Amino acid sequence: MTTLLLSDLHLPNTPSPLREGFLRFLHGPAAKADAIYLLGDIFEYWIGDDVGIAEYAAEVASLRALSEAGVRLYFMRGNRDFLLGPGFAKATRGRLLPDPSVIEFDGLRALLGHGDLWCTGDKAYQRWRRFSRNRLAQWLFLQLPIERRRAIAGDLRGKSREHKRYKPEDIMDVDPEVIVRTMREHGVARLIHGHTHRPADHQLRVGNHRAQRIVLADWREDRMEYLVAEDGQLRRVQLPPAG
Ligand code: LP5
Ligand code: MN
Repeated sequence: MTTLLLSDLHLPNTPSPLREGFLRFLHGPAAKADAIYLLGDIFEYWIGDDVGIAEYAAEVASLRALSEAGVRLYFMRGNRDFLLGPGFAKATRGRLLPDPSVIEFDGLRALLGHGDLWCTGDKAYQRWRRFSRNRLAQWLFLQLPIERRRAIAGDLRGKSREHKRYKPEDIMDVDPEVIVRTMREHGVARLIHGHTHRPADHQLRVGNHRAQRIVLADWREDRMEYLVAEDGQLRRVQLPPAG
């Protein structure tokens, strides 16, 4: 059994080495795997399945080809692409998972999440998160003309960059107490998430037990990394450069 996990690719809707890298990933390592977990923020932003499926046609077609070849695909929504919907799941033949979800693969049991939910010190973000996950707010947004939606998304990305410049670093990370509580509630000794762009393997204690929090790497042109779960072991692998 080989399971691959990745997140935070932030693929733009214009041509880019990251998009080429993701396609190489899908046609290479992903095609030899049994299951792929994409833990959010695959896309720079997602303003509706009606727009995204067309804009990312090559990615969607490759994901679907993988599913049809028998690779199981699971998606979790991130804070950029939380509008991924049933149209996307249908087009890729993948499954959208609730955030968080407990998963068992090949003798490993882990709680998977995007990660933003646990950044509870970032009050402004959590307020925005609650608003933007509201079904009515999302429905209203999706009724807007495409260009209006695109303008709002661009504006929100600008605001986010601006806000992050002034936020203390520690509030943009997960809250350690929330992590321990969440792991205890779900009865897991392993948590895998992305979002914070601080890839690391943290050792911690949950009650009397040793536990592990694995933070996935965000993708950059010089670091397109994914996590491989195989034979009960986890390892980080870098996608080789093109050519
Ligand atoms: O994404 P990143 O890494 O820059 O920062 C995140 C948090 N920011 C976000 C915002 C996204 O980047 C923008 C997503 C666009 C999605 C498409 C549009 C869909 C709209 C649907 C509406 C129903 O997630 C950032 C965190 C950081 O991670 C670290 O955890 O700090 O949080 C913020 O920057 C949030 C600000 O602090 C508050 C923003 C308030 C904006 C309110 C404007 C209201 C306008 C409503 C328009 C619909
Ligand atoms: Mn994120």
